[in-house]
Amino acid sequence: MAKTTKAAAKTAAAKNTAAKDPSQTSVGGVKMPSLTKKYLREALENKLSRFYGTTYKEATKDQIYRALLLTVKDILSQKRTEFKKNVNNQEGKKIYYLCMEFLIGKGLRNNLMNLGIADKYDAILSDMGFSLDELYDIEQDPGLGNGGLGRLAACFMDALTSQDYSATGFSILYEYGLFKQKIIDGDQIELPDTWMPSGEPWLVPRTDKTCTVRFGGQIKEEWKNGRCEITHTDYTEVQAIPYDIMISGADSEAVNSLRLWKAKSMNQNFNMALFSQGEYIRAMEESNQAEILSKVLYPADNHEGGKLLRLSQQYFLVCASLQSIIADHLRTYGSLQNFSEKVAIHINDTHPALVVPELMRILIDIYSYTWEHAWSIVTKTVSYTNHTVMPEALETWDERLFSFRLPRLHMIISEINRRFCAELWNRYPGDWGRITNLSIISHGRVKMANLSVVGSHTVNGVSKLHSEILTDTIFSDFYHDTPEKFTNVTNGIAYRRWLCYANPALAALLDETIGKGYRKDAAELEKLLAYADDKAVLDTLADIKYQNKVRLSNYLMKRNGIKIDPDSVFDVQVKRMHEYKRQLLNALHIISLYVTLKENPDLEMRPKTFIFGAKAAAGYYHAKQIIKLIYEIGKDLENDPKLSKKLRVVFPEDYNVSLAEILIPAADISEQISLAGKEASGTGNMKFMLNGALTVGTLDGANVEIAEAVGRDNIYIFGHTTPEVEDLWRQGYRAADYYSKNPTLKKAVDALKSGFNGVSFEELYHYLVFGNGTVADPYMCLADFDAYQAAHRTIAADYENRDKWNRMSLTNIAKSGIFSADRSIREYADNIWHIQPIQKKNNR
Ligand code: 26W
Repeated sequence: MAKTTKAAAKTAAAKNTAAKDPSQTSVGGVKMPSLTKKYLREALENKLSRFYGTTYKEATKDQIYRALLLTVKDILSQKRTEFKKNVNNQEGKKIYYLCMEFLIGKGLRNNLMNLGIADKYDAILSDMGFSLDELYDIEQDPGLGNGGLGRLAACFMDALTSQDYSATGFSILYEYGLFKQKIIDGDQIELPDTWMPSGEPWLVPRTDKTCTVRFGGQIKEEWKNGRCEITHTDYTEVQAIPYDIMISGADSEAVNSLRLWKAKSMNQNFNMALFSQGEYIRAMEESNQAEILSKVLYPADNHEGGKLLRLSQQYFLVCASLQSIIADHLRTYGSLQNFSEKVAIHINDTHPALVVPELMRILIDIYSYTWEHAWSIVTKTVSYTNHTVMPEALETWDERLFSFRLPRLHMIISEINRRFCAELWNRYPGDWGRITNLSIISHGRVKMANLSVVGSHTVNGVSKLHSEILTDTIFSDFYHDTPEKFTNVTNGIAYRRWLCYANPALAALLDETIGKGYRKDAAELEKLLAYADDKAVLDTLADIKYQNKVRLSNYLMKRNGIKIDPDSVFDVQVKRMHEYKRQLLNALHIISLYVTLKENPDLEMRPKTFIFGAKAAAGYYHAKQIIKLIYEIGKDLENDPKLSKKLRVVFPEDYNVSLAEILIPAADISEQISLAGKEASGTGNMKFMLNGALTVGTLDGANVEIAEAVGRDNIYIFGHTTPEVEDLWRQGYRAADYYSKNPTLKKAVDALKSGFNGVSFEELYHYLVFGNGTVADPYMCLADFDAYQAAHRTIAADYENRDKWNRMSLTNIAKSGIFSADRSIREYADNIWHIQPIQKKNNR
């Protein structure tokens, strides 16, 4: 069996084989032209002729790419039309998912695979003298998100669609996504991300659904016929133009859409009145001010900057999306009476929390609902997920700034707050501390997390531990009053993208061993456990990992000019650069290996390559210092030919979804080493596990559940637990004690002072041991160093026992099924949104 398995794995690796070809079954029963090779080829040739006036013989690669995108878009749009008919007929409840970020990654391969036509186009293109792989390379990675939050939203759209739910995602069409990162001499340079030219073909402009959003101005309240009428004057109006991206599902009838709003000045580029007065520049400025709303994604996560533009972006998203949701509802039902029965609105983190007051405004000011009735609709419709407990990430707005920009919403939030505080006062007379903590506005600030909790029927965290921390700490007073509001939904990932598409060789092995059922039901991955002692399967698994390491090495050479050795152990930490994620702890461990090798250059050691990928928020000085440190350690090692045979550190710049898709399948070791209690969940940890990497991690976020799933024998858990961290903090964290008592640690930390590649990191040394003016490193790298180093010693020893290692790897793959986003979405659907999948046509 080994031979056939290996052969299958390799062919699949080379060809990106799709498992199933739903086109054979007329794409899930939908009335579609049969997607035969002949049809697909003609469709492509038609696009070439119609849009580029050319044939495949003369066409450029770029023209072929664009023609192919247009063809796929046509297929999706036909499917979508059929799906929408089905949705309308069934009149089920719909979910609308609002998020400031959607990190969708490239679309072409995902769509071709989901539609089951990748193989056919592979063949068609090679007949034409092109290859699908080279077309995949043309597409830019749309960076419409910072990290975990945005990638989760994208995975959720995939899972919703693959399971036939009717769902719409809403976000902003940022002209510039997350910055492109250059690293020059260790310094991160941010460059604008112009993703549009190659991504634009996916967008379907819906100018017919353009709406307007108002900012600023004055509000007048007048009592007329027993009701209060609101007049809004002197406002600035901005157009919101929707652009839809169609979201395909794997082997499903559904095609959903992600609606992205683009801001446009009302005055067709400039204010004609000003222009005709000769005020050309001012006219232009005015239009720029409007359009700046969708210009750029804020490049920070976990740090709230309190910027007026960000608040405006949030309102822009919320106001336009609600208009779209309400129009959709009215088209079907003609009234808002059954709104909360048919509509679920989810706010992904607090960023779209203005949904709460904006929906109140619409219901009261436009549709004349009473306050009580409107409030009952809102709180039956809205739910909220929290993604972070880091205090600096919890958004609050200066109240004056808020009321200046959004005067009517300020009035409404004040009234929500007044009523809420009155209730609290009845329940807790005189308990000002509690009331202040729970209130939505206090000390001149509007607290978005409190607004989200008060306005939602359900609030969830993103891993068991995180949900517990939420109810124990930041939301404990809310939990005390309304415990039934709080729940947990552990995150999940679009495992087909991260396994079947990103690691075709592993998928081929799975197809051959456990059958293809896992492609629709991730729980079936567990069947792989039956092969835990099958030497042939274990060896094939190791061989696949090796092939993926070769693939990564070639890719990094081409992409970044970095040469790495696939025969070394690949130890990977890729995620946003943050102090709490502790890339610095990883660096300290590397430094201690470095020091050991310097002292004993002939030490026998299996070569290791430490791979980092991370962007730091532009203004985050400390994070940038850590990037520089890692970079300079890497350079220092490169300068020493003997050392670099055993130890390498590389930092490929501009980590993004596409790099992750090649990097993760190639990893031997997955670093998930945040300080316990800080990482809400993590989703990278799930992707690595699914691809057979072994985790070295703290008991933080979803690592806890990964450890539960695989058992402690199949993961390297180390370090202080959340309660231990709290104790340590209470006692007063004394970094200098760890430093002076552990000679290995001391040497590693001291090495920061002498520096690497001629650059000293004295500041980081002070930060770790003494604190730069404040308490030393609040993320306690030194407290976990010893245990971390010990974990790495065990890893190194285990790696030498190849069968054991491969068995552990197999167990991780087999147990990763619960981390499928399909499971997360079913939990949201059943317990929070109360929505049902759309029944397939052929099932009714
Ligand atoms: C105010 C700016 C800002 C922007 C983004 C603050 C906070 C955010 C995000 C909520 C940060 C984020 O991406 N959090 C990550 O969410 C993932 C998905 O749930 C989790 O897996 C990560 O643990 C969490 O850090």
